[in-house]
Amino acid sequence: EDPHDGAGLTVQESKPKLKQPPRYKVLLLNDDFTPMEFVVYVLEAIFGMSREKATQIMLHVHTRGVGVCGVFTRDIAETKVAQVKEHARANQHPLMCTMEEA
Ligand code: TYC
Repeated sequence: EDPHDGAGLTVQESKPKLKQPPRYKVLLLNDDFTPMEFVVYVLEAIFGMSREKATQIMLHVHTRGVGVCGVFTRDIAETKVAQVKEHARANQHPLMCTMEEA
């Protein structure tokens, strides 16, 4: 297309750029002290997992050191991380949770 108007001025054409919002992985980290049952409960309560799925993720984190709890938009991921940390703190467990761009 002709990017100039009749007077020789450049016309800025607007491209419809409708980018999807960036997604973030919420990561759970292993430690030596948090009880397995507490981790399973957190995964059920905060991430809506079944007991079977929560147990599977907990064991993955326990053996591999880190695991993905889910992928969310930034606000949702930030809220989940804060909820896990607050729950751990309230129960005096060192359970750690973080997020990274997917
Ligand atoms: N490693 C812990 C234990 O043996 C269990 C555990 C699993 C802790 C997952 C944290 O994110 C975690 N009691």
